[in-house]
Amino acid sequence: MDFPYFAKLLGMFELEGEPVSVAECKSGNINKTFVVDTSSGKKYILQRVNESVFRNPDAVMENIVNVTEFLRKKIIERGGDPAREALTLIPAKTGGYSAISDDGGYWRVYAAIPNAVAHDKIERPGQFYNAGYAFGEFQRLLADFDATKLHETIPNFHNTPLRYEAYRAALEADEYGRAAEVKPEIEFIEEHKWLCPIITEGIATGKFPMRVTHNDTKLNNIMMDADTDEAVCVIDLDTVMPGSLLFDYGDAIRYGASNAAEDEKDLSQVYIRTELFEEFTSGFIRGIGGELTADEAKAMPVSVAVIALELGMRFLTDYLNGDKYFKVLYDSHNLDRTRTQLKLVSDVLKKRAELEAIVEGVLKEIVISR
Ligand code: GN1
Ligand code: MG
Repeated sequence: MDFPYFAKLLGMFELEGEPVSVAECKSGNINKTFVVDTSSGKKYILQRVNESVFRNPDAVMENIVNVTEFLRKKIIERGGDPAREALTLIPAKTGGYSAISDDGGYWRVYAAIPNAVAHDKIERPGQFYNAGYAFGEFQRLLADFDATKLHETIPNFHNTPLRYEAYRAALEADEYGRAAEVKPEIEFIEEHKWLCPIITEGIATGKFPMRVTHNDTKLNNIMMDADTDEAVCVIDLDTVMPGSLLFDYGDAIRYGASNAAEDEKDLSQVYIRTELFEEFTSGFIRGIGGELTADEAKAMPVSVAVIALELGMRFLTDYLNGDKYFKVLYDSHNLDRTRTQLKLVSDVLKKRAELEAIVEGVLKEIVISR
Protein backbone atom coordinates (compact mmCIF):
# COMPACT_ATOMS: atom_id res chain seq x y z
CA MET A 1 0.00 0.00 0.00
CA ASP A 2 1.70 3.18 -1.18
CA PHE A 3 0.67 6.84 -1.00
CA PRO A 4 -1.34 6.83 -4.29
CA TYR A 5 -3.32 3.85 -2.92
CA PHE A 6 -4.24 5.85 0.19
CA ALA A 7 -4.89 9.06 -1.76
CA LYS A 8 -7.41 7.27 -3.95
CA LEU A 9 -9.04 5.58 -0.98
CA LEU A 10 -9.24 8.81 1.06
CA GLY A 11 -10.73 10.52 -1.98
CA MET A 12 -13.86 8.47 -1.31
CA PHE A 13 -14.43 10.30 2.02
CA GLU A 14 -15.49 13.88 2.79
CA LEU A 15 -12.14 15.09 4.16
CA GLU A 16 -11.22 18.73 4.68
CA GLY A 17 -8.09 19.27 2.58
CA GLU A 18 -5.94 16.79 0.66
CA PRO A 19 -3.99 14.00 2.36
CA VAL A 20 -0.29 14.85 2.64
CA SER A 21 0.99 11.86 4.65
CA VAL A 22 -0.21 8.52 5.94
CA ALA A 23 1.53 6.65 8.78
CA GLU A 24 0.63 3.24 10.18
CA CYS A 25 -0.24 3.04 13.88
CA LYS A 26 0.97 -0.35 15.09
CA SER A 27 -1.14 -0.81 18.19
CA GLY A 28 -4.26 -2.95 17.88
CA ASN A 29 -4.24 -6.68 17.19
CA ILE A 30 -7.10 -6.89 14.73
CA ASN A 31 -7.79 -3.90 12.44
CA LYS A 32 -5.22 -1.89 10.49
CA THR A 33 -4.99 1.75 11.57
CA PHE A 34 -3.34 4.76 9.91
CA VAL A 35 -2.94 8.41 10.90
CA VAL A 36 -3.57 10.81 8.03
CA ASP A 37 -2.32 14.41 7.84
CA THR A 38 -4.01 16.75 5.40
CA SER A 39 -3.30 20.11 3.75
CA SER A 40 -6.05 21.70 5.91
CA GLY A 41 -4.15 20.81 9.08
CA LYS A 42 -6.91 18.39 10.11
CA LYS A 43 -5.83 14.88 11.08
CA TYR A 44 -7.84 11.74 10.47
CA ILE A 45 -7.74 8.11 11.54
CA LEU A 46 -8.15 5.66 8.68
CA GLN A 47 -9.00 2.05 9.50
CA ARG A 48 -9.37 -1.16 7.59
CA VAL A 49 -11.84 -3.41 9.37
CA ASN A 50 -10.62 -7.00 9.64
CA GLU A 51 -13.41 -8.90 7.96
CA SER A 52 -12.30 -12.35 9.00
CA VAL A 53 -12.90 -11.21 12.60
CA PHE A 54 -15.89 -8.92 11.96
CA ARG A 55 -17.91 -10.98 9.48
CA ASN A 56 -20.55 -8.30 9.09
CA PRO A 57 -18.76 -4.94 8.99
CA ASP A 58 -21.96 -3.07 8.08
CA ALA A 59 -23.45 -4.27 11.38
CA VAL A 60 -20.34 -3.01 13.20
CA MET A 61 -20.76 0.41 11.58
CA GLU A 62 -24.46 0.55 12.40
CA ASN A 63 -23.68 -0.12 16.07
CA ILE A 64 -21.01 2.57 16.11
CA VAL A 65 -23.31 5.14 14.48
CA ASN A 66 -26.15 4.40 16.91
CA VAL A 67 -24.02 4.35 20.05
CA THR A 68 -22.06 7.44 19.03
CA GLU A 69 -25.23 9.46 18.27
CA PHE A 70 -26.68 8.45 21.61
CA LEU A 71 -23.52 9.39 23.52
CA ARG A 72 -23.17 12.65 21.62
CA LYS A 73 -26.60 13.80 22.86
CA LYS A 74 -25.69 12.97 26.46
CA ILE A 75 -22.37 14.76 26.17
CA ILE A 76 -24.07 17.89 24.83
CA GLU A 77 -26.70 17.71 27.61
CA ARG A 78 -24.02 17.76 30.27
CA GLY A 79 -22.21 20.66 28.60
CA GLY A 80 -19.31 18.58 27.21
CA ASP A 81 -17.55 19.03 23.89
CA PRO A 82 -18.87 16.34 21.52
CA ALA A 83 -16.09 16.97 19.00
CA ARG A 84 -13.57 15.71 21.57
CA GLU A 85 -15.62 13.41 23.76
CA ALA A 86 -17.51 11.50 21.07
CA LEU A 87 -16.17 9.73 18.00
CA THR A 88 -16.80 11.53 14.72
CA LEU A 89 -17.18 9.29 11.69
CA ILE A 90 -16.43 10.94 8.34
CA PRO A 91 -19.13 10.37 5.68
CA ALA A 92 -18.23 8.54 2.49
CA LYS A 93 -19.03 10.46 -0.69
CA THR A 94 -21.35 7.70 -1.88
CA GLY A 95 -23.30 7.70 1.41
CA GLY A 96 -22.79 5.88 4.66
CA TYR A 97 -19.52 5.84 6.54
CA SER A 98 -17.47 3.20 4.76
CA ALA A 99 -15.83 2.61 1.41
CA ILE A 100 -14.41 -0.43 -0.36
CA SER A 101 -10.88 -0.19 -1.78
CA ASP A 102 -9.86 -1.64 -5.16
CA ASP A 103 -8.46 -4.70 -3.39
CA GLY A 104 -11.76 -5.29 -1.59
CA GLY A 105 -10.89 -3.84 1.82
CA TYR A 106 -13.58 -2.35 4.08
CA TRP A 107 -12.44 1.11 5.25
CA ARG A 108 -13.72 3.88 7.53
CA VAL A 109 -12.38 7.26 8.66
CA TYR A 110 -12.67 9.09 11.98
CA ALA A 111 -11.71 12.67 12.78
CA ALA A 112 -8.62 12.54 15.01
CA ILE A 113 -9.19 13.90 18.52
CA PRO A 114 -6.95 16.95 18.99
CA ASN A 115 -4.31 16.93 21.72
CA ALA A 116 -5.20 13.44 22.93
CA VAL A 117 -3.14 10.24 23.11
CA ALA A 118 -3.75 6.54 23.68
CA HIS A 119 -1.36 4.98 26.22
CA ASP A 120 -0.17 1.39 25.94
CA LYS A 121 0.86 1.43 29.57
CA ILE A 122 0.31 3.49 32.68
CA GLU A 123 2.97 6.15 33.04
CA ARG A 124 1.73 8.33 35.88
CA PRO A 125 -0.43 8.01 38.98
CA GLY A 126 -4.01 9.07 38.33
CA GLN A 127 -4.12 7.87 34.73
CA PHE A 128 -5.65 4.53 35.63
CA TYR A 129 -8.20 6.18 37.91
CA ASN A 130 -9.24 8.31 34.93
CA ALA A 131 -9.43 5.23 32.71
CA GLY A 132 -11.61 3.46 35.26
CA TYR A 133 -13.89 6.45 35.54
CA ALA A 134 -14.25 6.64 31.75
CA PHE A 135 -15.11 2.96 31.29
CA GLY A 136 -17.53 3.08 34.23
CA GLU A 137 -19.14 6.21 32.87
CA PHE A 138 -19.38 4.61 29.44
CA GLN A 139 -21.65 1.91 30.92
CA ARG A 140 -23.60 4.45 32.95
CA LEU A 141 -24.29 6.67 29.93
CA LEU A 142 -25.47 3.65 27.96
CA ALA A 143 -27.68 2.31 30.75
CA ASP A 144 -30.84 3.52 28.97
CA PHE A 145 -29.64 2.71 25.47
CA ASP A 146 -32.01 0.28 23.77
CA ALA A 147 -29.87 -2.87 23.63
CA THR A 148 -32.19 -4.53 21.12
CA LYS A 149 -30.81 -2.03 18.58
CA LEU A 150 -27.35 -3.58 18.86
CA HIS A 151 -26.05 -6.22 16.49
CA GLU A 152 -23.96 -8.92 18.09
CA THR A 153 -20.82 -8.18 16.07
CA ILE A 154 -18.93 -11.20 17.41
CA PRO A 155 -21.37 -13.70 18.90
CA ASN A 156 -20.29 -15.24 22.20
CA PHE A 157 -17.33 -12.90 22.41
CA HIS A 158 -16.96 -13.25 26.19
CA ASN A 159 -18.51 -16.69 26.48
CA THR A 160 -15.59 -18.19 28.41
CA PRO A 161 -16.87 -21.81 28.44
CA LEU A 162 -17.20 -21.68 24.64
CA ARG A 163 -13.68 -20.20 24.41
CA TYR A 164 -12.53 -23.25 26.38
CA GLU A 165 -14.31 -25.59 23.92
CA ALA A 166 -12.68 -23.81 20.98
CA TYR A 167 -9.30 -24.19 22.63
CA ARG A 168 -9.89 -27.93 23.20
CA ALA A 169 -10.89 -28.36 19.56
CA ALA A 170 -7.71 -26.61 18.40
CA LEU A 171 -5.66 -28.78 20.73
CA GLU A 172 -7.25 -31.98 19.45
CA ALA A 173 -6.75 -30.97 15.82
CA ASP A 174 -3.18 -29.80 16.49
CA GLU A 175 -2.90 -28.79 12.87
CA TYR A 176 0.53 -27.20 13.25
CA GLY A 177 2.08 -29.80 15.55
CA ARG A 178 2.45 -27.28 18.35
CA ALA A 179 0.58 -29.11 21.13
CA ALA A 180 3.65 -31.00 22.36
CA GLU A 181 5.45 -27.80 23.39
CA VAL A 182 2.55 -26.36 25.40
CA LYS A 183 2.13 -29.09 28.02
CA PRO A 184 2.50 -26.80 31.07
CA GLU A 185 -0.08 -24.40 29.62
CA ILE A 186 -2.51 -27.26 28.92
CA GLU A 187 -2.12 -28.46 32.49
CA PHE A 188 -2.63 -24.98 33.89
CA ILE A 189 -5.83 -24.48 31.92
CA GLU A 190 -7.20 -27.84 33.07
CA GLU A 191 -6.50 -26.94 36.69
CA HIS A 192 -8.23 -23.58 36.31
CA LYS A 193 -11.16 -24.38 34.05
CA TRP A 194 -13.49 -23.99 37.04
CA LEU A 195 -13.11 -20.26 36.43
CA CYS A 196 -14.71 -20.44 32.97
CA PRO A 197 -18.43 -20.49 33.88
CA ILE A 198 -18.30 -17.92 36.69
CA ILE A 199 -19.51 -14.91 34.69
CA THR A 200 -21.72 -16.70 32.14
CA GLU A 201 -23.52 -18.64 34.88
CA GLY A 202 -24.02 -15.46 36.88
CA ILE A 203 -25.61 -13.89 33.82
CA ALA A 204 -27.82 -16.93 33.22
CA THR A 205 -29.12 -16.96 36.79
CA GLY A 206 -29.68 -13.20 36.84
CA LYS A 207 -27.00 -12.65 39.47
CA PHE A 208 -25.10 -10.38 37.07
CA PRO A 209 -27.46 -8.02 35.19
CA MET A 210 -27.03 -7.53 31.46
CA ARG A 211 -25.86 -4.08 30.46
CA VAL A 212 -24.48 -2.46 27.34
CA THR A 213 -20.75 -3.06 27.57
CA HIS A 214 -17.67 -2.12 25.57
CA ASN A 215 -16.07 -5.56 25.70
CA ASP A 216 -12.53 -4.49 24.76
CA THR A 217 -11.46 -2.18 27.54
CA LYS A 218 -7.72 -2.07 27.00
CA LEU A 219 -6.09 1.09 28.30
CA ASN A 220 -5.24 2.13 24.74
CA ASN A 221 -8.92 2.20 23.87
CA ILE A 222 -9.21 5.49 25.73
CA MET A 223 -7.94 8.79 24.39
CA MET A 224 -6.43 10.88 27.17
CA ASP A 225 -5.64 14.58 27.14
CA ALA A 226 -1.95 14.93 26.30
CA ASP A 227 -1.44 17.59 28.97
CA THR A 228 -3.81 16.73 31.81
CA ASP A 229 -4.28 12.93 31.43
CA GLU A 230 -8.02 13.51 31.62
CA ALA A 231 -9.89 10.68 29.83
CA VAL A 232 -11.38 12.39 26.81
CA CYS A 233 -13.06 9.66 24.77
CA VAL A 234 -13.63 5.91 24.79
CA ILE A 235 -12.74 4.53 21.35
CA ASP A 236 -12.85 1.19 19.48
CA LEU A 237 -16.58 0.59 19.66
CA ASP A 238 -16.44 -2.47 17.37
CA THR A 239 -17.45 -4.88 20.10
CA VAL A 240 -20.08 -2.84 21.94
CA MET A 241 -22.70 -5.46 22.77
CA PRO A 242 -24.92 -6.53 25.64
CA GLY A 243 -22.79 -8.05 28.40
CA SER A 244 -21.78 -8.04 32.04
CA LEU A 245 -20.05 -5.18 33.83
CA LEU A 246 -17.45 -7.79 34.76
CA PHE A 247 -16.33 -8.23 31.14
CA ASP A 248 -15.23 -4.61 30.96
CA TYR A 249 -13.87 -4.43 34.46
CA GLY A 250 -11.93 -7.73 34.27
CA ASP A 251 -10.49 -6.97 30.85
CA ALA A 252 -9.37 -3.46 31.78
CA ILE A 253 -7.58 -4.62 34.92
CA ARG A 254 -5.88 -7.64 33.35
CA TYR A 255 -4.36 -5.30 30.79
CA GLY A 256 -3.78 -2.00 32.57
CA ALA A 257 -2.91 -3.14 36.11
CA SER A 258 -0.39 -5.70 34.88
CA ASN A 259 3.16 -4.66 35.59
CA ALA A 260 4.26 -5.81 32.13
CA ALA A 261 3.13 -5.89 28.53
CA GLU A 262 0.87 -8.59 27.15
CA ASP A 263 3.84 -10.22 25.40
CA GLU A 264 6.49 -9.88 28.12
CA LYS A 265 8.82 -12.89 28.09
CA ASP A 266 10.10 -12.46 31.65
CA LEU A 267 7.17 -13.77 33.65
CA SER A 268 8.62 -12.54 36.93
CA GLN A 269 7.67 -9.07 35.63
CA VAL A 270 4.05 -10.07 35.07
CA TYR A 271 1.80 -9.45 38.05
CA ILE A 272 -1.09 -7.25 39.15
CA ARG A 273 -0.01 -3.98 40.73
CA THR A 274 -2.42 -3.61 43.60
CA GLU A 275 -2.14 0.19 43.70
CA LEU A 276 -3.26 0.28 40.06
CA PHE A 277 -6.04 -2.20 40.81
CA GLU A 278 -7.27 0.18 43.49
CA GLU A 279 -7.05 3.27 41.28
CA PHE A 280 -9.04 1.72 38.46
CA THR A 281 -11.62 0.17 40.80
CA SER A 282 -12.18 3.47 42.52
CA GLY A 283 -12.61 5.32 39.21
CA PHE A 284 -14.79 2.62 37.66
CA ILE A 285 -17.24 2.40 40.55
CA ARG A 286 -17.54 6.18 40.69
CA GLY A 287 -17.89 6.40 36.91
CA ILE A 288 -20.78 3.97 36.97
CA GLY A 289 -22.36 6.12 39.67
CA GLY A 290 -22.16 3.36 42.29
CA GLU A 291 -24.84 1.49 40.34
CA LEU A 292 -23.59 -2.04 40.76
CA THR A 293 -24.96 -4.97 42.71
CA ALA A 294 -23.28 -6.56 45.71
CA ASP A 295 -22.79 -9.74 43.65
CA GLU A 296 -21.03 -7.82 40.90
CA ALA A 297 -18.78 -6.05 43.39
CA LYS A 298 -17.88 -9.30 45.10
CA ALA A 299 -16.96 -10.91 41.78
CA MET A 300 -14.76 -8.05 40.56
CA PRO A 301 -11.40 -9.55 41.56
CA VAL A 302 -12.17 -13.03 40.27
CA SER A 303 -13.49 -11.56 36.99
CA VAL A 304 -9.93 -10.44 36.26
CA ALA A 305 -8.79 -14.07 36.49
CA VAL A 306 -11.72 -15.21 34.32
CA ILE A 307 -10.98 -12.73 31.55
CA ALA A 308 -7.22 -13.33 31.72
CA LEU A 309 -7.83 -17.07 31.43
CA GLU A 310 -10.26 -16.48 28.57
CA LEU A 311 -7.72 -14.38 26.66
CA GLY A 312 -4.92 -16.82 27.49
CA MET A 313 -7.03 -19.58 25.94
CA ARG A 314 -7.80 -17.38 22.92
CA PHE A 315 -4.09 -16.68 22.36
CA LEU A 316 -3.27 -20.38 22.76
CA THR A 317 -6.09 -21.38 20.42
CA ASP A 318 -4.69 -19.02 17.81
CA TYR A 319 -1.17 -20.36 18.36
CA LEU A 320 -2.41 -23.94 17.84
CA ASN A 321 -4.42 -22.85 14.79
CA GLY A 322 -1.40 -21.24 13.12
CA ASP A 323 -1.77 -17.56 14.15
CA LYS A 324 -4.72 -16.62 12.00
CA TYR A 325 -6.64 -14.30 14.32
CA PHE A 326 -4.28 -11.95 16.19
CA LYS A 327 -1.51 -10.04 14.41
CA VAL A 328 1.84 -11.63 15.33
CA LEU A 329 5.36 -10.24 14.97
CA TYR A 330 7.20 -13.56 15.41
CA ASP A 331 6.48 -17.30 15.55
CA SER A 332 5.85 -17.76 19.24
CA HIS A 333 4.21 -14.38 19.83
CA ASN A 334 0.84 -15.89 20.69
CA LEU A 335 2.52 -18.36 23.03
CA ASP A 336 4.29 -15.57 24.90
CA ARG A 337 0.96 -13.77 25.18
CA THR A 338 -0.68 -16.95 26.47
CA ARG A 339 1.92 -17.25 29.20
CA THR A 340 1.47 -13.70 30.50
CA GLN A 341 -2.28 -14.17 30.76
CA LEU A 342 -1.94 -17.47 32.63
CA LYS A 343 0.59 -15.86 34.96
CA LEU A 344 -1.96 -13.14 35.70
CA VAL A 345 -4.57 -15.79 36.52
CA SER A 346 -2.36 -17.28 39.22
CA ASP A 347 -1.34 -13.87 40.53
CA VAL A 348 -4.96 -12.70 40.88
CA LEU A 349 -5.96 -15.91 42.65
CA LYS A 350 -3.01 -15.59 45.00
CA LYS A 351 -3.99 -12.00 45.85
CA ARG A 352 -7.74 -12.62 45.79
CA ALA A 353 -8.46 -11.81 49.46
CA GLU A 354 -6.38 -8.64 49.32
CA LEU A 355 -8.12 -7.52 46.12
CA GLU A 356 -11.56 -8.24 47.57
CA ALA A 357 -10.69 -6.09 50.56
CA ILE A 358 -9.68 -3.27 48.22
CA VAL A 359 -13.05 -3.42 46.43
CA GLU A 360 -14.86 -3.36 49.78
CA GLY A 361 -12.77 -0.41 50.92
CA VAL A 362 -13.60 1.54 47.77
CA LEU A 363 -17.32 0.83 48.20
CA LYS A 364 -17.23 2.02 51.80
CA GLU A 365 -15.46 5.24 50.84
CA ILE A 366 -18.11 5.96 48.24
CA VAL A 367 -20.97 5.37 50.66
CA ILE A 368 -19.33 7.69 53.20
CA SER A 369 -18.68 10.44 50.67
CA ARG A 370 -22.31 10.40 49.51
C1 GN1 B 1 -7.84 -7.42 20.42
O1 GN1 B 1 -7.34 -5.07 18.53
P1 GN1 B 1 -7.41 -4.81 19.98
O2 GN1 B 1 -6.02 -4.73 20.52
O3 GN1 B 1 -8.24 -3.61 20.34
C2 GN1 B 1 -9.06 -8.27 20.72
C3 GN1 B 1 -9.39 -8.21 22.22
C4 GN1 B 1 -8.19 -8.68 23.02
C5 GN1 B 1 -6.98 -7.85 22.64
C6 GN1 B 1 -5.76 -8.37 23.33
C7 GN1 B 1 -12.06 -8.01 18.44
O4 GN1 B 1 -8.13 -6.07 20.68
O5 GN1 B 1 -10.48 -9.06 22.50
O6 GN1 B 1 -8.44 -8.57 24.39
O7 GN1 B 1 -6.75 -7.87 21.21
N1 GN1 B 1 -10.21 -7.79 19.95
C8 GN1 B 1 -10.99 -8.63 19.23
O8 GN1 B 1 -4.68 -7.52 23.13
O9 GN1 B 1 -10.81 -9.84 19.24
MG1 MG C 1 -8.37 -1.44 20.11
